Amino acid sequence: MITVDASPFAYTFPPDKVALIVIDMQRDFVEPGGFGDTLGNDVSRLQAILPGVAGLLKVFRDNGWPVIHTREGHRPDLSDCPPAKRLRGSPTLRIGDKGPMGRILIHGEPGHGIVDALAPIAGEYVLDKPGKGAFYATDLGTILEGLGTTHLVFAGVTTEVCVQTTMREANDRGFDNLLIEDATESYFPEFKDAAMAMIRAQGAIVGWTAPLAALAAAVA
Ligand code: TIU
Repeated sequence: MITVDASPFAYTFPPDKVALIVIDMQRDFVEPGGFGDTLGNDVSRLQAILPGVAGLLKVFRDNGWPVIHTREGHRPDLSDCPPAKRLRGSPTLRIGDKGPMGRILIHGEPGHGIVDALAPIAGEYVLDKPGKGAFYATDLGTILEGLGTTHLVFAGVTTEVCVQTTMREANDRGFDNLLIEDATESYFPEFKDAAMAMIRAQGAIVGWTAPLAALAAAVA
């Protein structure tokens, strides 16, 4: 067992039953002209975690532990995009509209891809998801069952939307969840802080949080 100095108390995981889930580190969220930008967000905030996510990937790759990358997006005909999602709010471009990185949040478009710095490597899973949670309308549960995973480490964007939603889905399915604090980010710093506080509250009601350095020290 490996024990990480985490909050609200130590997080212990069996190294043969852990997997990393990197949520939606796509150009559409991190780079100008994508989905996050069309919603009116300052996407530069999210670029700050690229080194943290890269460092976390290195820990998992060096140990040969499973890595799952997710991508939020939809089919070109939008058949898996609920109209309520597409029509919500007043973005400058809607899902499926043509932007500078191709059609917004559509499979196969440049904006839908994972940023080059965090590109998946051979043997890693890449999971397309139509919703905010990575278990909804995907085979993530089947993949994790096949791997024998009981403990999940989380990174990615945004903390309070797709990361927190997926952690809550995982929590209800019986996984023990650790969120790496400097490998996740929000367009709103106060929402990142609040999401992490909610996750840790009430005796790790949803999971634990820890800095990357704490995980790296525990694994070394
Ligand atoms: N808008 C926002 O904060 N997030 C999303 O729409 N998707 C993810 O969090 N990936």
